[in-house]
Amino acid sequence: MSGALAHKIASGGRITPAEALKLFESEDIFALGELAALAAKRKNGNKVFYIRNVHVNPTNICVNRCRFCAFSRSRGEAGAYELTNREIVRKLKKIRRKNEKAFDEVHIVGGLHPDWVFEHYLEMLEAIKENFPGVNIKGFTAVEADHMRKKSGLPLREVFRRLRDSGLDVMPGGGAEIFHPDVRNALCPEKLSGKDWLKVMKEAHNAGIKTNATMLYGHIENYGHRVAHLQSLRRLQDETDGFQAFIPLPYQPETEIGGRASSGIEDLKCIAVSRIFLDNFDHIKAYWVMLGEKLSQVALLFGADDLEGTVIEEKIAHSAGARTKYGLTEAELSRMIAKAGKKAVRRDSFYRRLV
Ligand code: V47
Ligand code: SF4
Repeated sequence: MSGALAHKIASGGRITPAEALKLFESEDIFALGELAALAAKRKNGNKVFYIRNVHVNPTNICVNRCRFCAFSRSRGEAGAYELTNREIVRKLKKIRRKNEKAFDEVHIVGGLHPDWVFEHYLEMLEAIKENFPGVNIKGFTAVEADHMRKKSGLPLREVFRRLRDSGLDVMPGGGAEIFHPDVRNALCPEKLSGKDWLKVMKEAHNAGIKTNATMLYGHIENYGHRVAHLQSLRRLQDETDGFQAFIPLPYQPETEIGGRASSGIEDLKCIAVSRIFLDNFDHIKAYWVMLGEKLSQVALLFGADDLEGTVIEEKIAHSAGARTKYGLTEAELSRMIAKAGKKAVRRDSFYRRLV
């Protein structure tokens, strides 16, 4: 990395896509980490956020069948499941009975069920809010929201209005994968295009719903695809300011397409370059379920300021070979953060501090 580029980053300048490419190509992981840590400090001081949350995957039946997804099934296939809304509430109540402080947020993400009508999703939100008042719901990727649009025949604006009225607070960032059509067509040809993913998120932001964004990396994409992906996100964020966090998702390779897991250095690079390039995103999240606990802790020194979360009962990454636990306790999370020399801040879905 050139001295001029390092100086630009250190003084808070916005880097170009060509410069981001240089950072991905750089072998100097320490310099990159130091600059990303500086950028993180500028945004969030010494704070690292975490949340007590539970992941609910209402069904794995999905019409898309993306090639990197080991979680999904077709209807009638062995291992296919669908939970009723009553079963979801029962599951959550069981978790709460064991630990009344188990979650402040319910994260809902699932397959695109061929038969579920829009009202089913609205009733899911209402049932959760009725039984757990005060809990935030981070629900449904842009891909699922677009599925609801098709199912209901309603314009996206109306889909989001109804989701919000039924209790949706914020949206997760899944389904973004890599926007570039060459990669997308090879990995998930049935999924809505990168352009449409961005369009759905723009509509969510316009409806007043904050969302996250992700990037699934470490499969067949190259650095150029990653930079173009980040550039699309930065551009939309300039327009709407509706994204809360960016989460790089390392590909878990026990899937139909196989391949190898990314290296630790590659994972740290991805966190660091995202932190530097996405200067209009407040938060970069280390997702320990996919990164692993130990590397996630190191990521806190390479630009990440958010550690998702207690994450009770995750299924998507574990179906694709993740060997991490099925949840961490709050004490384990705070210890990871403190041992990285950071100040742990418990948050809600809007990044408001909870005590
Ligand atoms: O949309 C599927 C990805 C996503 C694999 O917004 C895979 O706070 C790696 O988006 N290897 C779901 N990734 C997870 C997700 C997420 C997780 C935590 C927090 C947030 C947030 C969002 O997982 C899917 C897809 O992009 N995925 N298969 C795989 N083999
Ligand atoms: Fe379906 Fe999402 Fe899996 Fe793709 S990643 S097959 S859309 S559940």
